[in-house]
Amino acid sequence: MLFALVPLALVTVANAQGFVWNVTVAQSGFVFDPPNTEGVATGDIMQFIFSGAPGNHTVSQASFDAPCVQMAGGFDSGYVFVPQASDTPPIWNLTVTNASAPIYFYCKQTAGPVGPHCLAGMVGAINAPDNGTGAFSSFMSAAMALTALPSQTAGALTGVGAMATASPSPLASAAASGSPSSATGTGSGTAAAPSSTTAGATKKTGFQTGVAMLGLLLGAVVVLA
Ligand SMILES: [Cu+2]
Repeated sequence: MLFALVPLALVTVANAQGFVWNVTVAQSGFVFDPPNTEGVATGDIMQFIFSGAPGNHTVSQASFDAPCVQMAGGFDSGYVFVPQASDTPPIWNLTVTNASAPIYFYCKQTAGPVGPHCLAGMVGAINAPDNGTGAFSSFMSAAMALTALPSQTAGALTGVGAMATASPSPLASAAASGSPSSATGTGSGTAAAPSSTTAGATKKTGFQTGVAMLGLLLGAVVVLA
């Protein structure tokens, strides 16, 4: 009976996770693609894929009114340096914790042929409306109308309406030397890469233990009933 219940527990765990939405970062030009993801629900995961190489970008939360400024209390991937196209694209999973209001973000990088990426239109949104108040097009226009990138601060993994539990990975070990502005990132980048294998293994073990315990629990409930 216990063995028959384990698959049921697996299904339960899988359903607890939200839908995963992919957003590429600078894969073709200085853009997030799609720039505005609509229909995102609370619990869904925004999976940012840093596939633009070579490149160095961020996913940083902004308010609608200040498109290229790190929002106070907002999320921030930190600077993600991808040296060459053959590298495995770093991935950042951001879980939406409150989908009732639009979420806006931008890239704070200044290095590169286009100047500050945000001013070049490297902005994005989650659930921004197409028209009216808070429209994504208005957010992008306001960013591109700026004549200089405002001074930048570092955000955190947890933002307003969305949060991550880890920095993007795998990160290139030379992340801190990508550009002078790299030093203003979260600072957790260089240490993440060497420990990723161990961390992944630990996480998997924890997951398997959790599934086994859930199966035991369900088995006990059925036996008691
Ligand atoms: Cu960028």
